[in-house]
Amino acid sequence: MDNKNLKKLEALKNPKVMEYVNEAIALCKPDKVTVITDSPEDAAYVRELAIKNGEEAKLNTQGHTIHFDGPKDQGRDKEHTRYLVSKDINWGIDVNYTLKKEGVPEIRAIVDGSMKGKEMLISFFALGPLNSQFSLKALQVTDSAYVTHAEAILYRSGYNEFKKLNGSADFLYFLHSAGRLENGVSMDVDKRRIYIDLEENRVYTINNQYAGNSVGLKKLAFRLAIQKANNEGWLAEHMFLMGVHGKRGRITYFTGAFPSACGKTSTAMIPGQTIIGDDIAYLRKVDGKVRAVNVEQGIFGIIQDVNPRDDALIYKALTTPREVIFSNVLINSGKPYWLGMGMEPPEEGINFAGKWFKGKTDANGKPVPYAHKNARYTIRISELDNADKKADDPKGVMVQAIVYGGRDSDTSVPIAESLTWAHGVFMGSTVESETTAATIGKEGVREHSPMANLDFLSVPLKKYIKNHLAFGKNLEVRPKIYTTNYFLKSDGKYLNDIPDKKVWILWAEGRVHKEYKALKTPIGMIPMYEDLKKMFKKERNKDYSREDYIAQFSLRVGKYLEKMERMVAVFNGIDMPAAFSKELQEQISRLKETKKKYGDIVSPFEFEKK
Ligand code: OXD
Ligand code: MN
Repeated sequence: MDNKNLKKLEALKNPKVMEYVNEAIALCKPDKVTVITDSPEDAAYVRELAIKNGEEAKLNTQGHTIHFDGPKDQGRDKEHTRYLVSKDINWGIDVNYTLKKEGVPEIRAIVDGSMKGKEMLISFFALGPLNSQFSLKALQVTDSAYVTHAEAILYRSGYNEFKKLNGSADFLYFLHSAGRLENGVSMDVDKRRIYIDLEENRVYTINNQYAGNSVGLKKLAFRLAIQKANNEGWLAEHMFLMGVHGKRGRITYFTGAFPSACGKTSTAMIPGQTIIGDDIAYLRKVDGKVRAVNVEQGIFGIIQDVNPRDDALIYKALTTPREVIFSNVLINSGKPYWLGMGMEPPEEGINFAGKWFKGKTDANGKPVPYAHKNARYTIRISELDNADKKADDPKGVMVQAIVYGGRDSDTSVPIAESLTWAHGVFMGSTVESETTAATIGKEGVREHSPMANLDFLSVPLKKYIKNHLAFGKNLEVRPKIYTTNYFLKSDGKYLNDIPDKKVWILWAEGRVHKEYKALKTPIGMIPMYEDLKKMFKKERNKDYSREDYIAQFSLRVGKYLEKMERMVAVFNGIDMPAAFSKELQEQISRLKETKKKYGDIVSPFEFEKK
C-alpha cells in the first residue's frame, strides 16, 4: 500500500480496521491496495477500474455498463453458503453451518493468494441512512471493482461514518475475491464458498461474482444484521418499504416481506405510490411507534418482464442515460436485451454463456434463452421518478402495515388481514412459496419460508419468532399485518392480472384508516365485495364481478387444512414459543369448524351472512 492510501486508512483511527486490512493483505497477497473514500474521484476510479479489468463494459447509453457472471454463477449458491460457529446450534430449521475449527482453515486455504496479480479495493459503507441510529457500518475488502461499483450504487458511502465510530470495532467486515478469472469470470466455481462467521461479524466469500454471493453488503450483511437485531430486540427483515398513497394526499408507510422473485419490487413500484426500498429494511420501536429505514439506496432488480406496459418507470430509467449496471442480459451492438422486455431480441449477441444465436441449444438439446431469467439491473432509487421523499431520513418512517406474501398457486386468498398481532406473526411464520430462479436449483418447489426469510435466518427459529411476538408489545401505533398472494390459480390459470395488486394494497391502506369494513373468516379479515367492486372500477377500470370475487376469495378450507398439516409437521419437532403454538392450534380448530359447517370450499358471501 502506498503512502497516500495508508494515510486514508490511518485517518480513520480504527485499530480493528487496520488489523483486518493487514490480515487480508497477508492472506490474499494482492499486487496493489487502494483505499476508497466518499470522494467523487474515488467513485470514478472504481467505475473506470471495472472497465479496465474487463469486469464491466460500456454500453451505448451513457452511464450504462454490462457485467457477466459465469454460466454456473447465476443465482445465490445456497449449498455453499454457511455459517461458521464454534459449537452446534439447535436452529429448529434447516440451516447450513460448519464448525469453525473445520470451516476457518478450509476457507482461509481457498482464499490464500487469491489476489496475486490483482488490486485489492478497501471501501466503507453505511447500511441505512447516514447519521442514523438505525444504520450499521460495513468494511468491504475485495478484488472486484464490479462488486465495489455495485455497492457504491446500492449502499451509502460510509468512509466518514467510520470516522465517527471513534475507533470502535462495531462494524461488519466482508472479504471477497472473485478468484482466478477467465474471460472476466470466476473459473473455480467448484471452490465457491460463502462463509459467514456469526461470532465475529465477518464474512469470507470466494470464487464468485453473482451479486447475491459476492456483494457482501446485501444478503451476507443481512444475515449478520438478523442476528444482531434478534439479540437487541429490533427487526432486520427481507422487506420492501414504500409509501402507499391513500385518500386526500395521505401517505401510509408499508413494509412487505416476500421470498426472492415473488413481487417485492413490483409491489414497491405500484403506480401512484412511492418507493423507499425493495429488499431489506431495519425496523425499530421508537416512542411507541414502529419506524423503519431502507438498508440500501439502490435496487438489484430482476430485469425479466420490465417493459413499458408493466413497469414503465423502471423501463424508462433503464433506457435513458444514468448509472446502471446490467447483468446477464443479451448484448448486441452495445444494446441490452432481456426476457419479457416487450421487444423482439436480435438474432445473435453475447450473453452469460458466451456467443448466442437464435436456435442455440444446450448439451441436452434444450433451447438456450437469449438472456438469463435471473438477469438483473443495478440502479440508485433516487434515479426513479417515484422515489419517496423520506428515503434518506435518518429517523426512518412510521410503519403502519406489514405485508407477508408468497407464490402460492392453490391455497391463500389474494389478501387477508390478521385477527391480532400474534395471528399476524403466525401468518408470516407460515408463508409458503414456490422456488424461483433467484437461487440455484429446481424452480416451482413449495418451500416453507418464515417471514419470507428462510434463506437468511441466522438465529434459531424460536428466538426469531419470539422477537417478532415481543416487537408488537407496548406500541401506541401497532401496524396491521396482512398476507397477500398474487399467484392464486384456478384450472391452471392465474385469477388476477399483475397490476391488480394495487387494489389489495390500497384496500389495506384504507383499513389502516378504518375506511372499509371486512369479513371475519377463520384465516383473517377479507375485503367485502362492494368495496372491491368500486376499487377495481376506479383503480383498474375493470368490472369486478361477483364470480371474480367468489373465485378469488372463496376459502379453500381443505387446502388450508392441508397447509396446516404441513405446518404441524414443521413445527412439531421445534420447541416454539407458547403464544405461537396457541395460534397454530386455534387456526386449525377454526378451520375444522368451518369445514364441518360449510365444507371444503366456502364462498366469501357465507361470512357476510353472519
Ligand atoms: C435478491 C434475493 O436478490 O433475495 O434480493 O435473491
Ligand atoms: Mn431479496
